[in-house]
Amino acid sequence: MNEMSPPTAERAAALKGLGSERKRVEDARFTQGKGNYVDDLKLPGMLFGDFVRSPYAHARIKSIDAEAAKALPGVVAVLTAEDLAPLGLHWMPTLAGDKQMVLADGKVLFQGQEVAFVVAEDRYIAADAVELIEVDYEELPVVTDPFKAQADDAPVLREDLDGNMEGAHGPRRHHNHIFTWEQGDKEATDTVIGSADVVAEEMIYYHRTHPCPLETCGCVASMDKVNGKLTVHGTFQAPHAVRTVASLISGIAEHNIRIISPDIGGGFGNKVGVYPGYICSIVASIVTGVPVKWVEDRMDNLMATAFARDYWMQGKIAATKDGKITGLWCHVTADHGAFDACADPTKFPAGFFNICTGSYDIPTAYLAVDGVYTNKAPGGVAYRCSFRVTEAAYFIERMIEVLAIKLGMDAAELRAKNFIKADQFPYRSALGWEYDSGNYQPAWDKALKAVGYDDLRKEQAERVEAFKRGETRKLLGIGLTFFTEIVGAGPVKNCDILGLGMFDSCEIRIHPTGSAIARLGTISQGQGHATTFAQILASETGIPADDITIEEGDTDTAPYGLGTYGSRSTPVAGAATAMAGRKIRAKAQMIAAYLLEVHDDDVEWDVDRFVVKGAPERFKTMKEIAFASYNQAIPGVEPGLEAVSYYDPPNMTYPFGAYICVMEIDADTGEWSIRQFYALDDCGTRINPMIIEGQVHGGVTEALAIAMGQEIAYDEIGNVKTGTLMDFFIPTAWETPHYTTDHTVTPSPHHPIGAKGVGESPNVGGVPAFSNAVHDAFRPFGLVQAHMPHDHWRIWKIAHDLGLHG
Ligand code: MCN
Ligand code: CUM
Repeated sequence: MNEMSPPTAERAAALKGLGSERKRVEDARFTQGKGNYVDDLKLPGMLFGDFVRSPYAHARIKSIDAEAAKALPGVVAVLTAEDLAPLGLHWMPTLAGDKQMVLADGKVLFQGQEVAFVVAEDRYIAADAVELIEVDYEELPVVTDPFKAQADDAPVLREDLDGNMEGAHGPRRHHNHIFTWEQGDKEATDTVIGSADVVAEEMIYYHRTHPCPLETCGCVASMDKVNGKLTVHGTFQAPHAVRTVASLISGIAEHNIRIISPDIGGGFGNKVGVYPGYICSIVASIVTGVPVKWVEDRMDNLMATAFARDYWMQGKIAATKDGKITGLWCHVTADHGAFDACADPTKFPAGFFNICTGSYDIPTAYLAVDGVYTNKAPGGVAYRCSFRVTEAAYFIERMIEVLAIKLGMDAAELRAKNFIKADQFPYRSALGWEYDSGNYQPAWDKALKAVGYDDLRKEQAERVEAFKRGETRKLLGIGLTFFTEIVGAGPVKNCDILGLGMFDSCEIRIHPTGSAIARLGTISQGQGHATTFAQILASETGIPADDITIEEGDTDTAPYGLGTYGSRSTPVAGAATAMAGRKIRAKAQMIAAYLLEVHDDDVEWDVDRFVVKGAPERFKTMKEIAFASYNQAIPGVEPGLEAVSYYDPPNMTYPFGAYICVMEIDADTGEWSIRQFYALDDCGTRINPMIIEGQVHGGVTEALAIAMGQEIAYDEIGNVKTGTLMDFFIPTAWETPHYTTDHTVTPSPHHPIGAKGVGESPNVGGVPAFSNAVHDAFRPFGLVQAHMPHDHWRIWKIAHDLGLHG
């Protein structure tokens, strides 16, 4: 006989399901130094690889002399392009349909490019051997400016493409041109802009930066020649895709390749692409027959792996006199560096930049993006970017400010006037997206009220007067942002990477005693998946989250999935998890009804059990059902309780948010301090509010870094000027302000639990909030547009150029 159930609320709380501030289960091992990162892996006989990298940004390689290096005791092998060429591995395909040199093939195209790979008995010998390799370079003219790269007489960078005027994304019109991508209606937009009351035009530059994860990229490749099995442990954000690509380029059958992503110390998009280090380690392991480890140092990582942004965005925005936006025109010059290695869905060479109409109902728009080669490192899609959404949000949120100046209007009011209204969702934008849901005005009102917007404006006006009277040297900036994200790539009908549809997956196995393991096609890099995905399952299956193990990252055991980036884990794998949970529950219902000797329809779900309708004392708990499924299964029904779901979402999800930054700026020193930062996020149903807050704190801090100082800067001959943490700004606790987080909840109508992604939102919304605060402080003195990063010197320069230094 069953006893009476404890109250529903009590049982629900015990599950730690949706909405619970469940503590991160990962942290017990991380905080005790028991994480298991790639560099912690030590295999018997393991060798170490290191690269000879180019000191030049553009040079021909006349010769490579590795004799002295090979003679160094402990050096096992030195690989150059010549060694890889017979295997067809001296070049590799990029995720963007371009190809990239694995090791310099006749020339180098950016500083830090991989030239030769040394394999030695330890890391130090490998580094010493790198120094002994003599490379004879002949310098070539360098181009680091994407506009100069398109001049008729610009040096030819990609000689391998010589005369090839058809690229992966259509025709190329110049030897350094990669693609043109157009969206929207050009003619209609020209007409609207030509006849508008007011047009604001501006060049908005989002500078080149770098995700700089604490753990750099690396791998351990291990070829087991006896079994013919290749195992690669690595810092991979998309392990299954790596397996498929590795199989295609190496010719090793896919079932004989096992990719394992262990704990990852931050990815931020830096670990999506395929790097020469992976290929060289694999080849070296095949050649030597022992495992080979390669792990970047900080300079390697900053100079050669996936950078972020570098978008020159020319914009025109048209409006009526009273501020109703009528059209948006945008032309982007996208600096992709030496190879197009952007990790975008294949059909989107500029990612989802066509969300650049933002949160506004803009009836007419046109967008063109030109990708260009320069002598810089490849990459471009990384750093909490949501596939270029961060550039798009920066663009529109700057253009709105510029338009507000032109109209002489308050920028908060201009935004509100143009929001897509709640009853317009689902909303089809002029550039092609269908926004699934949104409710902007209440979020905006809440944000403005929370910071006391009207009072802030009054204070700012008083401050300006005081400044003019010479009573203060401090200015006050109010940085506004309202952003709309697009995450959850995505529908297989329009999103694939190299032909692999971007679905995701979850496989659940319930054990006889009622605990469970679930495996997913995604991989956490710090986002806390082991905590949150168990919460989804707890709510769906009635098994406490604490009794569910979440496993990701081993391609031998996890179901196929496209990995974690683009904040897609919750929208796609999270949906798969809920759907798989529902399959478990459907079978559990049959078993419960069978055991209770009633019809399936006569039992109902109650938190963690099925109860006979109208007879609450008669029920079967999930625990009982699990055990029964391994024993008195229903005749004719398979024993066990397992389910798998491969989920192809019908649409992306569209999280949004309102961020406001209040900043004090010293006009004489360019120093800034953040007085207040308010971040309101709407990511639909919230799985774990504490994890969301952590994501927002981290992402806003990265946004602060990007807006206020961080950059990958090159000099005119292509030297990386910011290749170490001496020059590359990483905020510490000292620079990081207090953040106030807030939320509204607008569930996604198509996601099984209504959740939208959140991982990248704080970067998407944060950067324009900080940058707009700087601009806003100087708006009363005539500033319209100043490029990021807003470091002390550049802010000082703004004040200087506006004549504020007397
Ligand atoms: N979450 C939630 N409720 C929601 C949405 C999300 O509780 N409605 C939780 C999720 O369950 C998950 C976390 O928030 O634990 C982030 O979920 P999601 O937004 O789906 O993003 P992903 O898990 O796909 O993570 C990718 C995203 C990206 S693309 C970058 S870049 C980034 C980011 O996450 N890199 C990170 N945040 C990071 N955080 C850390 N610590 N390290 C990184 O490398
Ligand atoms: Cu674009 S950075 Mo995240 O998608 O890994």
